[in-house]
Amino acid sequence: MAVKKVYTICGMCTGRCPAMAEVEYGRIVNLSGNPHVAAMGNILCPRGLAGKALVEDRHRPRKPMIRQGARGEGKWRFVDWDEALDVVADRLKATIAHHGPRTLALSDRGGPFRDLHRALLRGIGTPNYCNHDASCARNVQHAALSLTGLGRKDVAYDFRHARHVVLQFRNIFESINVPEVTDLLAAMQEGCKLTVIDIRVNISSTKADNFFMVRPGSDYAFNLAVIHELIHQRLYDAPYVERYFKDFDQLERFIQPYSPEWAAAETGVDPERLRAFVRQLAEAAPAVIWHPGWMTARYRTSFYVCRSIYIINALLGTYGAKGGLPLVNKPGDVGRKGLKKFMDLYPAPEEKRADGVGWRYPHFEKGPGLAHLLFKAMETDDPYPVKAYIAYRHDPLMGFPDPDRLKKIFDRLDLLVSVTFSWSDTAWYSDVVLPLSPYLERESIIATKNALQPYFFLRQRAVDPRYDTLADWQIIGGLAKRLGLPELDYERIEDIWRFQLDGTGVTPEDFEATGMVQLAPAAMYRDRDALKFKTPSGKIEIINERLENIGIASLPPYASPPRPPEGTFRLTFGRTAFHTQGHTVTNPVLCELMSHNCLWINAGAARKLGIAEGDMVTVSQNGQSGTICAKVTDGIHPEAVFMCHGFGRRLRVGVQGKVPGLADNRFMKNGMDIWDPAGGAVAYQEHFVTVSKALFMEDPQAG
Ligand SMILES: Nc1nc2c(c(=O)[nH]1)N[C@H]1C(S)=C(S)[C@@H](COP(=O)(O)OP(=O)(O)OC[C@H]3O[C@@H](n4cnc5c(=O)[nH]c(N)nc54)[C@H](O)[C@@H]3O)O[C@H]1N2
Ligand SMILES: Nc1nc2c(c(=O)[nH]1)N[C@H]1C(S)=C(S)[C@@H](COP(=O)(O)OP(=O)(O)OC[C@H]3O[C@@H](n4cnc5c(=O)[nH]c(N)nc54)[C@H](O)[C@@H]3O)O[C@H]1N2
Ligand code: SF4
Ligand SMILES: [Mo]
Repeated sequence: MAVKKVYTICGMCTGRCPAMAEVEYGRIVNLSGNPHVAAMGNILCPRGLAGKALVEDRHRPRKPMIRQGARGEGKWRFVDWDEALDVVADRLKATIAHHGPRTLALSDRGGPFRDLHRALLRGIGTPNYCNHDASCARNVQHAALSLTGLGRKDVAYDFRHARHVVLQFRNIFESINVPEVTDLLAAMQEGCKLTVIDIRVNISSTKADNFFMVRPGSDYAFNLAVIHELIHQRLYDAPYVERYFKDFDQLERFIQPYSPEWAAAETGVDPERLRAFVRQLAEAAPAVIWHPGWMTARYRTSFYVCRSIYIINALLGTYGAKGGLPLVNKPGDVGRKGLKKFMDLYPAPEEKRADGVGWRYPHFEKGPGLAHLLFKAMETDDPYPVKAYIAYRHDPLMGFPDPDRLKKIFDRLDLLVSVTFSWSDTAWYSDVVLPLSPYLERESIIATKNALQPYFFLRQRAVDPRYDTLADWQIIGGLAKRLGLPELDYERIEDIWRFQLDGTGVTPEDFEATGMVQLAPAAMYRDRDALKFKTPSGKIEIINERLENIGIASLPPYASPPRPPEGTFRLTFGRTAFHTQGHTVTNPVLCELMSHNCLWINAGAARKLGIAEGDMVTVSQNGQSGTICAKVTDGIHPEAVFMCHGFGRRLRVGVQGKVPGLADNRFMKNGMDIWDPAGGAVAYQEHFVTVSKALFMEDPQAG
């Protein structure tokens, strides 16, 4: 039997890399990058390659389940799909009858495949859709919009043609997106310089031309000094600034006090090294990418760090530049019609959002809302009761701070449903678990990639589900039918595709050859001399009137971050190349590569505490404590300790329940109350922990 090539989209993380599965006798024999996408170079990252182990995992949710005992107790009744969907629909109807449609909220993990479930929410009539972004990149998005009116994804980060790339809290070689990594490596082979600004020696920094270790939380000072130097030495792109900046003079005035010498006291960075770095940037401009960051939900002021990054990019003239931040093309920009949307079948709900976005907080973008504020609405019934919640590809009990408090909030719900392909803390705490087929066992709706060369893409089913699981479109359709929205219920995915492609001139068959349909013949760069920004003036606006009008400064003075109180460390975290958040930590292949997290601690600080490499140490904060193995190193700032996120799960469920290591979010007491008022995201790194040599193994996380 010939090996069948199936084009899919990797689902092992949010990168959604174009991938290919080779299938023989109904089994996956190989996984690789989609060979038709140059930047994939046939490559997948370690997690992408472990997709087969996910399919084969006997311990994932295999059949719909309804809770029997108390929430989190782990007593389940296995049911068939009809019963599971009936129960969810009936309980939803009852809750809605009592509180109105707005009482239903759904949160997801963002991404390109959202049209159907967002349409379901609209059809029901609730405004309460949130994605995960309050715990990830919201500050970047809001910072981007505040300066240029362009969102963070309205520009491409053109790594392939860059001559200098700056990564500031962005660890591209471990926190991976394959096309970005291969493009950057290719550019570096052709001489592109790499600068890394971090609080620790991560893998990206080991490949860098310049590495600056900064004091945790002092990045704004570093960036202000860079702006100072660019302006003071006239190293910025003067004709570009003249053409595109509305109010450069305000920046020039504001930046006066922030010299590299001033910044040194805050960041610990030698002023002459900073000056040399700024000269390198100016030499490479405009083919420079100072990446605005991704997981930037870190400090109360992270919004301003992201904003200063975009200001630096603008001063270097990178907006619109090849090798910088050229504007992406949407289908309309290349003379094509976009996909028809299921969401457009219904009017947008007029009801106010429960999280206050758009009315209590008029400066935040409405679309994805802010999930932590949704949870607070659930806690207080303010502005109204939210009593039914669907966690759809989302695990807030792992991804939001202070899970004990969040569990108490969830206890106030009438209905908590999880749609997921793996066990998670949230699924375990749910009333109903609707098990999704892993990505290799399901197809997706069609999505659009806005890019220099935009395209439509979809995921095809590589193998049939081996357990009693369904694809998203089947689960949503099943619920929609029961809730009186039969127009979202389809028997065949091809009919969904046909609906979406209506009027585009593309057919489902067009995806067969490569898994995608290009909408332009080649990458198209817009004219950098004729850019139009989406601000009221059409220019880059240093002073954002909308923010100023509600008392939020566009250029706030620098405020020094607090140093950790004596005997404590700032808790910092990030990713590893071997795992995705909290959902691959039980994948047998990936566990072999990394089975637990450890605590990075500065060698000098460790010595004072009598801690040696490999010792078990106790981490504590606010009545929570747990033990973890110490990694003692000079490669982390003495004020910080660091752990990889996603470990330390403690559930009473088979082999998937117990994951070694510690969960960072437990040491963030009341963390949902600590957030960035200008950018909206949770500020996860405003927490201090004590660390001591462990006297015995503590495991209060059990249960
Ligand atoms: N392998 C892997 N890849 C992933 C993911 C995954 O789970 N696993 N997840 C994807 C997702 S959702 C995201 S959001 C991205 C995240 O991508 P990134 O945001 O790049 O990833 P992180 O590892 O969270 O953090 C990057 C760096 O920030 C540093 N850092 C912490 N505090 C500070 C500080 O105060 N100042 C400075 N300058 N640096 C600091 C950390 O040491 C870390 O090296 O990765 C994506 N790719
Ligand atoms: N303390 C702390 N908190 C953090 C972070 C941190 O480093 N430290 N990182 C933050 C970041 S960057 C992010 S992005 C968030 C991530 O937080 P989440 O979005 O909650 O994390 P994931 O583990 O990616 O996905 C959640 C669940 O969705 C399921 N799932 C995965 N793919 C799919 C799919 O295609 N469909 C469906 N239906 N389900 C799927 C998985 O089984 C998993 O249980 O957490 C944030 N929170
Ligand atoms: S970065 Fe890795 S895990 Fe994420 S989508 Fe790409 S191949 Fe898959
Ligand atoms: Mo993220």
